[in-house]
Amino acid sequence: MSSKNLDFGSFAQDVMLGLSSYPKTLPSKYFYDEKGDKLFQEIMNLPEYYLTRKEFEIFENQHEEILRPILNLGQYFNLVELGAGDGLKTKIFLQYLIKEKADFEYFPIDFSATVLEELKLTLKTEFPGLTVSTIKDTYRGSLIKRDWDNGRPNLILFLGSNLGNFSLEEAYDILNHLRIGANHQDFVLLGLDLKKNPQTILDAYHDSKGVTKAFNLNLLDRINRELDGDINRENFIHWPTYEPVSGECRSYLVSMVEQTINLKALDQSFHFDAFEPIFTEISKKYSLSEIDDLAVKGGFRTVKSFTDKENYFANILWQRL
Ligand code: AVI
Repeated sequence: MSSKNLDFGSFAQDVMLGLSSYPKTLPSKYFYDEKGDKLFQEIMNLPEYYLTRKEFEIFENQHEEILRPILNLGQYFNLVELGAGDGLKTKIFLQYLIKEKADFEYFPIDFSATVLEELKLTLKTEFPGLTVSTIKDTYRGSLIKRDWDNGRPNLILFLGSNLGNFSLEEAYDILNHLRIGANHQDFVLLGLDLKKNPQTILDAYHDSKGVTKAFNLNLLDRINRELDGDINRENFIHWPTYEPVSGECRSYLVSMVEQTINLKALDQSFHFDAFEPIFTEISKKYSLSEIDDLAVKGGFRTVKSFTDKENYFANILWQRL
C-alpha cells in the first residue's frame, strides 16, 4: 500500500495522521480488534472497573421505572443501542420487555463485526422469539443513516459511559447527531460515569492485574500486525491520568526511549523522543449538573436521572424536544 492513496478514515490513514501530529495521538476506537474486544470483556469484570457493575445495578433495581415511559406509549417501538457490545446489561431490559409482552424490535449497533456476531448468537439462544437487526457502523454513521427508522417511536440506548470517550466538544457533536437521528419525542437513555474520588477513577484505569495496560499496548501490536510495523512494545508504558476539574481521565502510551519505528505498509518511519507520549483515550466523567447542561444544549428534556446507591454512575432518560 502506498502512503499516498490510503483510504480516508481507515486505520492506516488514522495511524499515519496520528503519529505525524504533535502531540502524537491514536483514536481509541482502534482498541477494539479481536484481542481488544476480549481484553475489554476482562476489564469489565475487574474489581477496580466499577462502571459496568454500577450500571448493571441501576438496571437490575430500576428497569421498570426506566422503561415505563416508552411502555406507556402502548405502541410497537424500536430499541436502538449505540455501541451494544455484549449486550449484557441490555438483556435485563429485553427480559423485562418480553415478560411484559411489549411489541418491539432490537437494533444493536457496533463498530465491531465480531461483537455483533457473538451478540446475535447469544440473543438467538436466550431470546428465540426476539426480532434483532444488527447494524455495523460508527455512532455518527448510524445516526445519519437511521437504518432502524420505520416511523415507530424509538428508545435509543447510549450506555456504558461510551459518550465519555469523547472530549466535551466532540460529545456535543455526537449529541447533535443523536438529535438528528431521533424523532420528536423519542427517548434516549444515556449512561455516564460520574465525578467521584479521583483515586477510585484512576484505579479503574490502572488495575492491579495490568489488563488495562495490555488493552492500551494492544494498539501497538495491532499496528505491527496490520501495518507491518517493528514497534517494540517493551519500549512503551501505559500512563493513565485523571484531572478532577475537567473530569478527564486520559490514557497515554509513553515511549521510554528515543527511538524510530518503521511501518512498512505505510512506507513511513516515526521518530519518538525519550518520554514522548501518544494520547490514546479520553474517558470523561461528569457531574449531574454538567449532564443537565448537556441535555439543555443538546436539545433534550431530562425525564429522570437514575443512579446507583453510591452515586458512582448515572443513567439519564432524555426525551428529544
Ligand atoms: C468503552 N469505554 C467507556 C471504556 C472507558 O471506561 O472509557 C473503555 C476503557 N478504557 C479503559 N478501560 C475501559
